[in-house]
Amino acid sequence: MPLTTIESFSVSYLQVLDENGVLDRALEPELSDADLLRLHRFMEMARDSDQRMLKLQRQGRIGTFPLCTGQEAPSCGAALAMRESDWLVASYRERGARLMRGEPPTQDYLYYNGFEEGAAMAEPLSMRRTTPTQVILAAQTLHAVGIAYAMRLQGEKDTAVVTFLGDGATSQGDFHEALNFAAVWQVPVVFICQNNQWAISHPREKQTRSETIAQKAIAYGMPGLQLDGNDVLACYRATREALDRARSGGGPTLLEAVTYRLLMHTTADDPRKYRSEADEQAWWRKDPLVRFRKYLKEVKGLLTDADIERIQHEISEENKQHVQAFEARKDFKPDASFDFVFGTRHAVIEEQRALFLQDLARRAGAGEDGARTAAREEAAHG
Ligand SMILES: Cc1ncc(C[n+]2csc(CCOP(=O)(O)OP(=O)(O)O)c2C)c(N)n1
Ligand SMILES: [Mg+2]
Repeated sequence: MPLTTIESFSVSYLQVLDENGVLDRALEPELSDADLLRLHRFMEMARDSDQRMLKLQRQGRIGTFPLCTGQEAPSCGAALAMRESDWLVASYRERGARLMRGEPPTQDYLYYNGFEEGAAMAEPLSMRRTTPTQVILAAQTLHAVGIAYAMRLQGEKDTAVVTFLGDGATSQGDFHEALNFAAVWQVPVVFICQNNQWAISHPREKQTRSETIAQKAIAYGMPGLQLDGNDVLACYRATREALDRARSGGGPTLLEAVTYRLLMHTTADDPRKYRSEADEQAWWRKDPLVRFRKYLKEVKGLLTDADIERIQHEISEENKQHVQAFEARKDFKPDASFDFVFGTRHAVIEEQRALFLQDLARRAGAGEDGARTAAREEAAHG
């Protein structure tokens, strides 16, 4: 049956720096040396924090946590493109962006050890506008649209919102509702899907029949772009362009950053049960940090190997001190989460608090470090 084509669509792909560190000069973003060095420092910091937290977890000094090794580029690239007054409404794999926005590394130690204040927003403005770690998949995409809408109602014209989610989270209804209303209302939101190919042990192919996640944008009436999520220059460039468009009234954008989680989903996971070593090795060869270091050394002449080693050493020493400061604290309050259920105290919640404290006392009597164990269980991911 001969039909008339009324619309046809295409999906574009952006890569600036390929896996061998070869640069596409026509696409190279204009970044100052200071910005490039800042970007590098925070990517190294995110990597170091991950490694340090993994050791702490294996020694029983921190609870279960999700790892971000290999996924530093989308979050650091986006954070560099953002303004202090923009909102970051992230999930749980964006440590790099949080650090760049001014979050102290100890915030994650607090959060993943069950301290309620690990989820608190603090100073400066960029942190007050960084929502806490969010584990309920895709729920934050609705918060992002709501925040952007509220900012408009409050007359904040230049403020934009960047939200992150995973490939698995695109199966949640929340994601589709968020995309739909973001486009209908033309709010300034940049959705960044970190497609790391896996939702724990569930591969992307079993998550959606779409060839790309970027193309889902088309159905909702917004631009969608797929990009190399291990290429921090592409991540910066794509976010920057989407933010510029959002600020000038052009509405939302969906970016699909194709990347790979090089380590386990959380410390409770063993990826060898569901993916091959060969696959992992192939992705280690696309390591976003190796590629960016090469660019800074060989294309920009900004760093030498000795400089990089010095920076890594400085960061490692800094992180060591953060851990010491965190572990020296004695003011752990295991029932703090009960304080925040409602704005005022509530009899039912207080009854639950009493039961919780009784259980802790029982565990302590049985010789367990009950307070920490219970709080860590609470902080652990499903
Ligand atoms: C609504 C909801 N369902 C299930 C879970 C359990 N869960 C935690 S992480 C995860 C996988 C998420 O995969 P993806 O969205 O690809 O993000 P990634 O962990 O790969 O960054 C699941 C199923 C959850 N946290 N929230
Ligand atoms: Mg995933």
